Amino acid sequence: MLQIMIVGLLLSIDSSVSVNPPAPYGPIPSPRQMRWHQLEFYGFLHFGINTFTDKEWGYGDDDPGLFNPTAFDANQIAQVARQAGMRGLILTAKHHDGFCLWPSRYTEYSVKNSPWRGGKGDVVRELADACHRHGLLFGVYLSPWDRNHPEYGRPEYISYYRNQLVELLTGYGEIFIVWFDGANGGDGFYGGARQTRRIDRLTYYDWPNTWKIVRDLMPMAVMFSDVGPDVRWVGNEAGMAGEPCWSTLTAQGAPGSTTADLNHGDRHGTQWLPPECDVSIRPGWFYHPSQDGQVKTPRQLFEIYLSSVGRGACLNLNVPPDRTGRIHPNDQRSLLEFRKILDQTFKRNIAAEARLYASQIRGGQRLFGPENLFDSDISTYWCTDDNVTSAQIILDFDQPVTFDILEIREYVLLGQRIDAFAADAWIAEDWKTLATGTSIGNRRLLRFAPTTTKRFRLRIISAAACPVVTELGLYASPYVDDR
Ligand code: FUL
Repeated sequence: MLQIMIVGLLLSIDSSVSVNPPAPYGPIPSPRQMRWHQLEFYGFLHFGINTFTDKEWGYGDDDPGLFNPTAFDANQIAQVARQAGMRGLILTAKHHDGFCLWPSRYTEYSVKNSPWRGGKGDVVRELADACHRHGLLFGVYLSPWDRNHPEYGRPEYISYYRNQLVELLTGYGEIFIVWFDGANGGDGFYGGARQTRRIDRLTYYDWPNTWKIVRDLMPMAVMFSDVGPDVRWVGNEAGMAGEPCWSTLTAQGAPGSTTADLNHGDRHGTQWLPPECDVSIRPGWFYHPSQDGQVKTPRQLFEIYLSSVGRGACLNLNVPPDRTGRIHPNDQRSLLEFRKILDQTFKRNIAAEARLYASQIRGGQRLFGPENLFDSDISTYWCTDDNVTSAQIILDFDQPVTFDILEIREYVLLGQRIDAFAADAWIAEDWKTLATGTSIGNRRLLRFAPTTTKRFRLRIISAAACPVVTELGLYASPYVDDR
């Protein structure tokens, strides 16, 4: 009896060991990165003196009196962003020209010397408040390069830059991202000197100490730059993450000077440093009336979504307010139609309607079973035993179903584990491969020709550690019928 009890005890200890969750593999996201991943889609607002001078890069000598939106409406901007499904907005509080959209204590080159709101206005305040009212997060872009400031290139400017950062991080409520641009062109007004000033990108800004200000004042904010420290640039301004696109990288260099492969990441990188895809809805970053007819179409935006969010990145879509200080009707129209495409595509997960078969389930436990793949809950997952690094899921449907998009999400809190996968449909008595890939990460979307079948198979071909998959989806985009 005693022996049986002891055996029973040992057995139960054994099985509890086998159902532990897998250990993490490689670098994993911090809580602030994890929150950022879930945002997926947010907006960029390039707005400032350039809006009124028709320029992309002001030299730093434009008269502040030129800044005069005729009907600035932060509510309209936030409302459009919200309706488009954005989760936040990032404002160019100061672009390279140095003109500040808030009445900074440290310069006269700001809204306080413009006619707008009689010099009493604060664009940062109005937008931050509107975002918070409309349930959007608010972030800031503060250009390190400043073509107006007399001390640019000297140590004094670094104190000025940091003082401004503190103003933005202490005066406007929660900031979810601080966007550090790597561009440093050289020539500028510089208080009248009109010179070319070159700086050493690696040392001039003393980035570690600048980043520390953000960490201290806004611990949950992520910082974006070519090299993070939280979110990396994707290496282009077209909204295209690489294929593959790993969320890991070993950051080298500084914003504006890195040799790392930002577009693809590095499978063996030592940091979790996922990419953000920044792209404008128009050819330029700032508003130009001549580009009113060149707003990206809803379909183009959908393609961008697939190659950014669909490759484990976040999409930062620039929608530049026009000279009235509102989102132009053409941009608004395109955004709302784009939203409709997304809603229509993702409203029904066809995969959730199937009978399921998994080649292996960790410890044979329901806790780790494939049902977790369809619960829209990214805290539950399907995973296998530690020694099982290839596996498959088969979906059987009662009736033929038609789809053109596959979604796979890894449970990235345990790292990016999968190295290769393939998806097949059972067609004419045989498996036909629809898509293959390597990196998955937070969210992978793959589009293929519309496929009608009663049987679908996902093969995890290889993984560095047992695969941990949180969601699996099959969807029909509205374009399923027009090809
Ligand atoms: C670049 C800048 O030079 C552009 O003007 C724009 O702000 C873009 C988002 O980043 O580096």
